[in-house]
Amino acid sequence: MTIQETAALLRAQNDVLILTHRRPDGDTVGCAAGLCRALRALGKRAWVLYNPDTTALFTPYLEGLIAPEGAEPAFVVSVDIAGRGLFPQVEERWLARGIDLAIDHHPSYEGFARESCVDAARAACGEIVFEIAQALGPVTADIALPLYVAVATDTGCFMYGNTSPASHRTAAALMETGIDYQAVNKRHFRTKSLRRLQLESGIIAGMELHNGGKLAIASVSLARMAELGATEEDADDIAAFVGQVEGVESSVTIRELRDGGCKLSVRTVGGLNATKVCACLGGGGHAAAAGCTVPGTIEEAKAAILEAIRAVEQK
Ligand SMILES: [Mn+2]
Repeated sequence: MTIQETAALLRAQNDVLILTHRRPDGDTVGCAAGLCRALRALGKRAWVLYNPDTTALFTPYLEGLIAPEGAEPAFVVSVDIAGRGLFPQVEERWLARGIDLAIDHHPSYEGFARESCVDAARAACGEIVFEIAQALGPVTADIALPLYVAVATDTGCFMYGNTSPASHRTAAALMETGIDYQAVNKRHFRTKSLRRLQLESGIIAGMELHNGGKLAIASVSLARMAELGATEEDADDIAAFVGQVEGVESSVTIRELRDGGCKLSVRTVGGLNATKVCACLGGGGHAAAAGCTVPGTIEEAKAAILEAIRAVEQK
């Protein structure tokens, strides 16, 4: 459906529930909050379904918007959810009931909803929800703020490769509503927990450089996590960290797993294909970012991935 058709469908509803995806990020949370507020501005009853995975970083945006238990909405909307496998467990009964409308930007969107408004050319689902909100009525600052969070976080503060002129145009329009975007940028891009910085410090201290400094291998042990009292939130996207070292083209981050074995994340900017490397060890992903899980200790994982990289380089 087009933006206008989607807005018309939403305008015809009075009782809407909005679903976010498993391990919610700024895009899904920002879209849910922005859409919920836009619908409420029209006098409609709208809620966001409670998602137990939501971290403290994002819960403030949902204040006053979480559906009371037992709410029975007439119309269910999913935002930024590409497939059924990404619905949090709590939402299974909504899956059984069926999703009325999906708003998404993933190329892999599975088409699970009765109606869909999907544009895979968009960097963030927030760009699509912004246009829908505009079609519904005036976009005020309380609607604009979570949508800015959505676009800013999915584009890595307008630095990832997915960032487009449209992302900047959306951000500009949202900024013009008078939101405190500097506070959002500080919160999401210029702030790290002390434990996160200590984690990064330990990673750099133990990092190994190979191939004349083009390949970096780093690890995070369970013991180190426990010593710092670090949570998964502190370790979020840690695989992107070592790749920031100047001259490094490929990086491997090894995380020791609670149930034994190690999870390896490979990131590349040079010629090495991360998927081919990880495929040697039973994993997969994209050419620039891939992962795999191997049995054994960190040292054994390190030896295995070095072997896999050598094998792929020799081909
Ligand atoms: Mn997204």
